[in-house]
Amino acid sequence: MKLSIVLSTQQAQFNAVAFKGDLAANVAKIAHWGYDGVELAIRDPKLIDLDQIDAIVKKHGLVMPAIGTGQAWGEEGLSFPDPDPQIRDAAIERVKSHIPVAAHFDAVIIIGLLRGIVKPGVSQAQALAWVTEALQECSAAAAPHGVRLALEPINRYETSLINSVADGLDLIERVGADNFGLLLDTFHMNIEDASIEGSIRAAGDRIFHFHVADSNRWYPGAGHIDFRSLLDALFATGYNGYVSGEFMPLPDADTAAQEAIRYLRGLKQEE
Ligand code: LER
Ligand code: MN
Repeated sequence: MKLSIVLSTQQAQFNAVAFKGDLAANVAKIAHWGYDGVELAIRDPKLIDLDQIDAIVKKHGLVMPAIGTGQAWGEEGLSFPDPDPQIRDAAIERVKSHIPVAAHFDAVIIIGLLRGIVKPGVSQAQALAWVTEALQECSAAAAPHGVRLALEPINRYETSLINSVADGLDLIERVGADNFGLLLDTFHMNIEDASIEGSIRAAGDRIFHFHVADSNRWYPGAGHIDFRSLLDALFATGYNGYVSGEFMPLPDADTAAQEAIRYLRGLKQEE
């Protein structure tokens, strides 16, 4: 099992990110604890030094399997279904600006909260149409570069658009692009989906990336999700990507990261 963990390149409001701040020091710690990869949350590619990040990640023998984009929503309010066309365009352009970074690292571009919410005065159908058109445009721009996009079904308390894996699979049908798939997150599936294993089987080879947190969004092993069962289901689909830790920094970020890898590697040993 290839394990990675979410890191932010900028300070952000979203707190289910185990690490923020000094990238070099954090990447060094992550590698030392035995992780294989680091998933970076990047608000705006214009604000990062790609060469510097590349050097830091490679120095420690890590890879970057995925790029999180949700801070553009959290910090700047960009989203695909905003009633303001300029904001919709800016959201699309922001996703497109991640394509060179994703191509460089062979990373998946995550569409999490950037898909937005249904704003007052906008119908659910209109919002879904804007999201679909935006994803068609972004997927078409990414395809020639061999880059894939992964939409993350997110629980109802964070968005009113695409909550369950079934919603995500419906969107895949609407978008109709081979390089558009899903990011499954155990925390969200535990809230929205009748069966986590059933959803994993249904998504099959459209699972492009995978987030793990326990039921309480602490590190895996701190709640009541059956990780042995769901990881068996995940790998039975032929999934060959990263299992990426995205959980609260509790009781503190270092302890959470170390407990997560101890627990997940322990599961594998018992297989
Ligand atoms: C991001 O990957 C995520 O899971 C969301 O809950 C962010 O709010
Ligand atoms: Mn997630």
